Amino acid sequence: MTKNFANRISIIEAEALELLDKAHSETELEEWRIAVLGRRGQITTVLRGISDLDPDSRRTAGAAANQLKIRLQAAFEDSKGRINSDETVASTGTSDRIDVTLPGRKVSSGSLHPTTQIIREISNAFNTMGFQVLDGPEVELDAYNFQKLNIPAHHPARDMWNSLWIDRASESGEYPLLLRTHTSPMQIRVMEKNDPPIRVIVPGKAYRYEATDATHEWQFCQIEGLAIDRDITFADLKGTLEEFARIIFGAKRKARFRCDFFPFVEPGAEMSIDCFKCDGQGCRVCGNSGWIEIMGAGMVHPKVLEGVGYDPQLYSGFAFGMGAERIAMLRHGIDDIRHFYTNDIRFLEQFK
Ligand code: FA5
Repeated sequence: MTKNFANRISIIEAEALELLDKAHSETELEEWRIAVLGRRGQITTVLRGISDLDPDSRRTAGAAANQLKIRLQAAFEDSKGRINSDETVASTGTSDRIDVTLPGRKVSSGSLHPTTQIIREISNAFNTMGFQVLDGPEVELDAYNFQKLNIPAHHPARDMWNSLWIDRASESGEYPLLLRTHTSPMQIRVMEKNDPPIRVIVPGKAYRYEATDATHEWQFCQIEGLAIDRDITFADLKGTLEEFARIIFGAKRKARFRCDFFPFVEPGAEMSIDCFKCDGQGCRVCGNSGWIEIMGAGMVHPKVLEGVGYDPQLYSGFAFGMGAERIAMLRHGIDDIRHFYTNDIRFLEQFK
């Protein structure tokens, strides 16, 4: 390649790049492309001039001219990208760069499970009445789940709670273990460790070997309550639970107590509230009775008090146990308990 040709290439390149820098619109860029890379542009003129060179120089000159063409084409593409994005910014006000003045994207957050929410609400309601919140083991001994609650082995009342034993031998073994069928064993554990006065709430899981349907799950949450002191009467039980119902369901709801049987209380009762759906008129939700049962309750049985070393002549008390999901169902008008355990985000999002 001759020195002249090499100089020419350098000058063309420098001038072309300088001109390209000055192109600020698509039109100017197109004019540059035609003038430099077009069929009658500078590169074509240079390539044509190669045939005038002496045969020895032609090959290196051709290669140099082709390299120049490649470099200028690349510079052209770069400028095209720059101008396109500048024009987008101008017309839409957007670019790849971060616009710190834009409002942030909404962060989607999780929330507490409706069962946790209702447990906290109920615990707070009893807190205001002086009850302390505790928890206890879900794997329980037969002694606590049944025997110390006045339900000896082979007692027919065991049929009320279909148990999930930890292993096959455990039902008849020396230390029979089961998944607790209710939170009532915590009544015994609390009384064994503490002297009266006692006022506790124990929320937690319970398990039963039973088929699931709209109102029954094989695992669910219960909330146990226990109050022991001198001179506690059934009137205290009614007053406390009516206040709970007022806080959770509102002043409009009426409460009703009727006799029921649980071996660890005497007398035993079930508490119902008038149906939120029909205001006690009778409908499908309340089975046309106008009332919905919400918990079992009663005065702690003297045999249970004796079993933990309390003198039933000195101390008396009441206990109660309710299903947390059932209370949440009543509060929110949920028609199927199975929603609580299927982790359907559409269900859960309603309780944010
Ligand atoms: C008991 O479990 C007693 N331990 C309650 C008690 C405590 C009575 C203290 C007296 C003194 P019951 O089996 O009825 O009782 O259950 C209490 C509540 O748990 C029911 O009212 C219901 O709301 C809930 N429950 C019971 N079984 C299920 C189930 N399979 N699925 C969902 N909730 C249930």
